[in-house]
Amino acid sequence: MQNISLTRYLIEEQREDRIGADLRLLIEVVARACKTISVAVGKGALGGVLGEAGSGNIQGEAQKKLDVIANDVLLEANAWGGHLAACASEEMDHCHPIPDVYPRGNYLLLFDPLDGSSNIDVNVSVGTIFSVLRCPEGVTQAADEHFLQPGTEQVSAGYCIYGPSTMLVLTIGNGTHAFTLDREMGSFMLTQREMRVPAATKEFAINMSNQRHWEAPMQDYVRDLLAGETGPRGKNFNMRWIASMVADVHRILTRGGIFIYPWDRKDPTKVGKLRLMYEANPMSLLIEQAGGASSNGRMRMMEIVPTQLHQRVPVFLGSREEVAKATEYHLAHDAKATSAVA
Ligand code: P6P
Repeated sequence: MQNISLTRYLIEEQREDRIGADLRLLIEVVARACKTISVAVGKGALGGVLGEAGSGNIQGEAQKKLDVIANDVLLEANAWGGHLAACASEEMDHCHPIPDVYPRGNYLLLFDPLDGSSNIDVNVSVGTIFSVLRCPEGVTQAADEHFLQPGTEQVSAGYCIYGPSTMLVLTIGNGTHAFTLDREMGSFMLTQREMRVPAATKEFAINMSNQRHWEAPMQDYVRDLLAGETGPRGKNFNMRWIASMVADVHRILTRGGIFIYPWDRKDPTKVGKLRLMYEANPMSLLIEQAGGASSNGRMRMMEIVPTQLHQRVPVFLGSREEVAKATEYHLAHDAKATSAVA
């Protein structure tokens, strides 16, 4: 593969009129911020950045020092460029309009600055997830409600995984592509064009410790996976669970699989653990652009109309035939329940 940097890839996409200068700048700025985060994460204990920050976020989660650092890096990097109207983050209660001292642009940026941060202290891969929406016409002071757009409205999405290598996986709506950070040059280099998720899989990713809390169709679906080749599915399945969404999704983009975080009864008030706007939707766009599928167990993820900035959602994403199968179990269960009532 030719030595194509992220900058060259974006310039070539702009030359083909697939993105404008502002979106190109936005992506370059986010990528540069991810390089800064990669350096901080890579220092580990030597950087004095491990452990708790001593604060909590709107999710009710204790923040890690690196959660706060990553959030601040992304806010600072995106403040002055003139390409954004506002940012929203897992780590902030409400959206953060670009300060009045800077020009504002037409995009809204959402991010989970450091997803999987519970893994940092045990040196497991973590990542930054981001999603880009257009700011609605005529809005000069963006507020939370302006972010409440379905995933189909995303103009770009991506993640940066801080693993053995640091990789940026990106879509601007023209396929999903992977860039590996050349640390000597400080550039993201295109290392995989057009990632493709195999349609079928024999590998599922789920936290099995929650099994007793799942609803019936989820119990039935996983029971049949575990029954293997002598069961209804007629094949044996393998399981992986890294408990870092970016790492699990990266594996699925690379070799297929299905990632599931279903609704469970542990906290019936929560419809899921993962957040729609800056986890499920960006990952769904990346997966769909790579030929995969993503649902909440009953409908296409990216068609969900959001009602809250931090709303949670059940997630089924990956190999499209497996996502369809899991969704089928849920819809069949609902149809039976409906006919029983009728
Ligand atoms: P559990 C990390 O905290 C995260 O938000 C995702 O990255 C990950 O897939 C999930 O939660 C892990 O959840 O309940 O298995 O720890």
